[in-house]
Amino acid sequence: MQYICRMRSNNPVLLYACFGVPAERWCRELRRALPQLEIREWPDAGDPAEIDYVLAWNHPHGFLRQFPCLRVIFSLGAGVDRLLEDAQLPPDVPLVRMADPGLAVLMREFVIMQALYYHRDMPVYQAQQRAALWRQLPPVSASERRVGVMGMGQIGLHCAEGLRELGFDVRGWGRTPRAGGAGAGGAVAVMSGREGLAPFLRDLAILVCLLPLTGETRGILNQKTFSLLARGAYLIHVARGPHLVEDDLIAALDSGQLSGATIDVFAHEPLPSEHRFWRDPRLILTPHVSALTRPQTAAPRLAENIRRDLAGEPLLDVVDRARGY
Ligand code: NDP
Ligand code: OXD
Repeated sequence: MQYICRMRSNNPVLLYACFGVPAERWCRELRRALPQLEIREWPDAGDPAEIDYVLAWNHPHGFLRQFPCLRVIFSLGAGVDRLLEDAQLPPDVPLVRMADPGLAVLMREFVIMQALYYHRDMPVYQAQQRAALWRQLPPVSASERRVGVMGMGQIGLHCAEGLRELGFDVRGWGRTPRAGGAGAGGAVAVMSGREGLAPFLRDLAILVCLLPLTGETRGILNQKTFSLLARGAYLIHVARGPHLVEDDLIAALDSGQLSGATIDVFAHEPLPSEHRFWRDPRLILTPHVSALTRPQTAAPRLAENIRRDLAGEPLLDVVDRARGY
């Protein structure tokens, strides 16, 4: 069928299509940020040709094909792997990821919380408590703990800076080379690419994963990666489930190469109740909550992009589909 799309108008229409995420607060904050925006909530989309923008999350594959005049697809999340897995994603419509500054703040809190938990030997003290055992371990200063952040993007960099401020010996890993380090005054050394991976991992006491899920990063938390860390290291995995090879994690824990792991993201979410991870005392599990997008902090960024689109200005945070993030 042929559609005639409207000229860019002052009354743009956004369809809220975030499956499993209640719409009410999002719609309220978006209206507040951009009063002229008309918001429709799936399934009440009205005429599909009137939809200019979709805010999407957990959409069924092929869903976005039905809107012939779509101008921008907005992802509710920072990670766009699920959107990019959709072979029917309209190829010529810009895809914008969520660069909500609030996400980085929440993630920094979570990563610091878990890093301090491991740094201060809390897994050992928790086990001692269960055995009514009074035994003090010698304290180690943060500067003696090497912490590595995989993925030095908007969120990873913020976490690395927070860890550095606490005195940890922090290093980062990214895809493209960065001269002069990152963070305040280049305080965080950044290694890059496949050749930089082994030097980055070597002797880390805590490894934090904050990578996007792409063809290059799927399965990157594997036996080889774990083998390069300091013996007895900890993993904080807050990126995407398929980064992790689950059997390799269990083998590394069994051998003592890893002492424990915090896992917030899983290959299948919700994590099935019969999954072995639930009952493993070496693991701390959270239900994909290390950093949830909050409408209060995210709506202004989204509204700014719609304003830019209406004004014919370049969009922010556009995903490079070939790169995968
Ligand atoms: P960004 O796109 O800002 O940063 C991605 C970083 O990963 C960049 O530093 C990039 O390198 C690096 N990277 C990408 N591919 C590779 C590779 N092949 N090798 C090495 N480094 C690579 O993403 P964000 O910081 O906003 O988010 C990161 C991820 O965090 C999301 O994709 C998502 O998976 C996860 N996330 C999880 C949440 C949760 O609740 N659990 C919440 C929010 C995000 P370069 O700098 O060279 O481009
Ligand atoms: C995200 C997430 O990518 O919540 O933003 O996982």
